[in-house]
Amino acid sequence: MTVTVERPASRVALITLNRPQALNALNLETMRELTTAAAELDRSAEVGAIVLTGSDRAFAAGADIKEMASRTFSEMHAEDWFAGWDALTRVRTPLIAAVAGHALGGGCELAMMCDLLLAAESARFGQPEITLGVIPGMGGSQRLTRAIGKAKAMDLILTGRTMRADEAERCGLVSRVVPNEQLRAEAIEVAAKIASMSLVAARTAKEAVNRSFESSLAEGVLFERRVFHALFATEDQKEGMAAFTEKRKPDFRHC
Ligand code: CO8
Repeated sequence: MTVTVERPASRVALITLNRPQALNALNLETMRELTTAAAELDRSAEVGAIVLTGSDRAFAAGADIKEMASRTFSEMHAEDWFAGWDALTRVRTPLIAAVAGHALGGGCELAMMCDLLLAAESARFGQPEITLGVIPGMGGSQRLTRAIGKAKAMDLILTGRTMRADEAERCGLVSRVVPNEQLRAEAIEVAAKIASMSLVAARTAKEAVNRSFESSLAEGVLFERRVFHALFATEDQKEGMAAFTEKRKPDFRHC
């Protein structure tokens, strides 16, 4: 198996990329195993947040260059290479990338498919595909530009340079940088916090934020208002607001 799945805390799942000999380079097998594992966890009402991580040395050093090197245009086009990764963007449960070491090419793109990114001080982000005679192929030119703006995205994508964790935080790619040895614990803690909320509300919040990338402001605001109204059909809304007025902690049932 190229990924492992653990349950390190209540309602939290941890998926770890496990191809250390290739710095977690993403091959077809990893794509199938990771998207299958994430989809299974997503179907479980017992999981409220999923952490995706790699090793101390590499989150993932990119798509597997050795697997792609000899392919032709016809093969890449016929197989719609990389389209399978889109399955990860259909996961409705909040996904947290915990990145240490190299997050390059497809590794950076995989992290950007997650909902929030935590970085260890050792994290290095980049889209070095240009140095291989290609360009990002798993969404990097689009997601990186939306995340950090045109100037920085062009800088990284056209020069192939890597960006340290502090620069990634400054430009808004990652939400927090933590000491290397704290990354895993911090990511699990953030996941546990999210997972303690109403799952239906968390999934709806994720959907609403992601909608902002796909719609005009007016459409997005209307979408938000409609799904906000819809949450008044949930038990968790009744419980959350009752708990506030009764000055106690809410006991969400995730429905
Ligand atoms: N693919 C395959 N194997 C890899 C990859 C990779 N992306 N990255 C590292 N490895 C392998 C190395 O080949 C090496 O294996 P071996 O021991 O058998 O030679 C092993 O991992 C360890 O790597 P290094 O010895 O190179 O380790 P270093 O610490 O010296 O260097 C680096 C680490 C800097 C990360 C270096 O390995 C590197 O530059 N890797 C490649 C990074 C890269 O270019 N990534 C982008 C890949 S392309 C991509 O992601 C998207 C392509 C989009 C195409 C669009 C098509 C539709």
